Amino acid sequence: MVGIKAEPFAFPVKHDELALIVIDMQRDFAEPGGFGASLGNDVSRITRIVPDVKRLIQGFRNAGLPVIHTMECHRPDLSDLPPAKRDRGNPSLRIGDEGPMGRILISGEPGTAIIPELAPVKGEIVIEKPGKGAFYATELGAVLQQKGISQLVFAGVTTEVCVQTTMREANDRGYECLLAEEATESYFPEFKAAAVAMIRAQGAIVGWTAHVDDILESIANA
Ligand code: C5J
Repeated sequence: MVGIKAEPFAFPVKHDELALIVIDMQRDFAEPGGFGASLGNDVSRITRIVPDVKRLIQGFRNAGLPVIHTMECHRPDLSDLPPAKRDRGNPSLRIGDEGPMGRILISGEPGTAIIPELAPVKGEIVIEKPGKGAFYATELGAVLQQKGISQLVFAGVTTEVCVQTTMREANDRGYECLLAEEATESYFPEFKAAAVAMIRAQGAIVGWTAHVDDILESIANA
């Protein structure tokens, strides 16, 4: 077995137990008028990674490996939205409010959807998650177990919030985690850099990091 070139050392890939998990590549985080923009963020940072996320997804599809998408969103009646989340910060639009792309981060609304270039295809699993971590209050753990997955490649946004939280949840549950560096982004470049560094520090304490090209080369030869 040849590992994927990664930091801090080669990722010991098992192609038959590997899945890609694409975190929250939603219009609400990537387009003007969405939740990310309502918090005052420069959303163009997020759209810039779309080509790299797309070729990573395509590589997994071509190799016949599972692609799982997540969406941060809430029920229309907000019963899964604690006040501690809704009332945080000072956004121009809060979760559940009516915005230019429908109600902010509400299941089924146009702005909550995954951006069209990265839309799931038939048969791909989409996990709707009310929290930062994709394991909290979702079926993700059961889905991975049913598919026999033990290793996860991570892409998506934002690196230091939902991506890192999910990687930590996965690590605690025994999954080996690899972050695709060009396929993740933050509204704050310094936060992405810090998250990448802390994930792979101390001998991959949370997981590994690798370049998209190296991941694609490995799965193409699987
Ligand atoms: C945030 C996310 N940043 N998907 N969500 O609120 O990282």
